[in-house]
Amino acid sequence: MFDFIKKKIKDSINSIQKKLSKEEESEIKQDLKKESNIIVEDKEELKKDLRREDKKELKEEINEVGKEVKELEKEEQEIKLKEKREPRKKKVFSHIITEDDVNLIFSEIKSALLENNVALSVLDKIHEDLSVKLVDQSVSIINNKKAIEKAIKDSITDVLLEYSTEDFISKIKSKKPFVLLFIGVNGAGKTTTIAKLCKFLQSNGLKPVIAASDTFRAASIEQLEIHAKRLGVEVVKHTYGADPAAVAFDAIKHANSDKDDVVLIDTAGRSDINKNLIEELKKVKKVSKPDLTIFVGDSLTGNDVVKQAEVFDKEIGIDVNILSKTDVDKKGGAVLSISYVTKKPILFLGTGQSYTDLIPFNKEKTADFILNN
Ligand SMILES: Nc1nc2c(ncn2[C@@H]2O[C@H](COP(=O)(O)OP(=O)(O)O)[C@@H](O)[C@H]2O)c(=O)[nH]1
Ligand SMILES: [Mg+2]
Repeated sequence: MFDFIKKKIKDSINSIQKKLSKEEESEIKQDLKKESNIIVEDKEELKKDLRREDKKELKEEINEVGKEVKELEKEEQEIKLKEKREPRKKKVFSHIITEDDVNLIFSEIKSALLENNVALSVLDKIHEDLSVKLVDQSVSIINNKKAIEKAIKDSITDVLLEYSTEDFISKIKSKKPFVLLFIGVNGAGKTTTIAKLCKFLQSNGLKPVIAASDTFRAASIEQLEIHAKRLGVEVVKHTYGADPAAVAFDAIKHANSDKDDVVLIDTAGRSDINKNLIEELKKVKKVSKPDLTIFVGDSLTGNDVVKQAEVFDKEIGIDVNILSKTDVDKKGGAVLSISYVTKKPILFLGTGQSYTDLIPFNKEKTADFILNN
């Protein structure tokens, strides 16, 4: 993930650094030129004054000054000799970052983010954040790259929201059975993510049961049963075409009598979010009263998945996001956008087809990965 963004941001930072350093170098050269001109002018003035003076006393003083000048010249010679032996460290010049500099920095990384499906509102927020973090900051030529990298990294971290797995587990343990409702379009990865989560819950000492509430898609119940058998998890099912809300209701009843810890409700998607799907999911939610509604989205679909999440949130209400297929998503725009746009945190990222390919989402690590690796 982030293959393109990482490379583009790296290139952008290098080009920004070159531009800023060049500007600073020319500023410094101009300053030095000005200073040396002033010294030459002063010297000429002094010479003129000296020519005008013909009093004896003054001549004596001039002789004294001449001696001092000779001594100073000697000292200067010595310093020069010393410097030849051990060169002085280069003076570090600093630069105060301006709004124009930030606009330059942002214009460089903007195209990288846009090309990789990062939402516009996220771009605006990053731009705003960079201004707050960088304008009026004094950076040295040598360190400006580090300062810019850090500001970009912090701005990316600021648009991400995470839901820690520790909080997730402790929340689940606080109520029995804890009900999780999974929603998302067809093929988003709901069923696979449910199987992976069962494995995760089992490894935390919790007993899950699955409600086969996708009674719409052909073979969906069989797909669930294959996973469940491999994982040693029970599935509560009805027939195809049955009421998904009734399946969810039965699964919760089963969990109560079987003392299961978590009920995971699998639901159907559609290729589009249509009225039937919304009505169906609203009913499942009303009947099952989930403790957490999880939106599962395919990260490969970039901007689309973010729009889907917004619609599901508006219609059904979501609490957290899980993005699947991040192992095959080279762009990463969905991961960078979904939590800022929906204001709902990311819980996990799906990273493959096996049961352990589910990693807790960590915003610091994500931003670090984009900038530092
Ligand atoms: N590479 C990869 N494939 C995934 C991931 N999650 C799901 N899939 C695949 O995506 C396809 C659709 O997944 P499924 O769980 O059936 O989606 P659903 O329609 O939302 O239930 C299946 O072929 C899964 O194996 C993932 O994290 N990585
Ligand atoms: Mg499914």
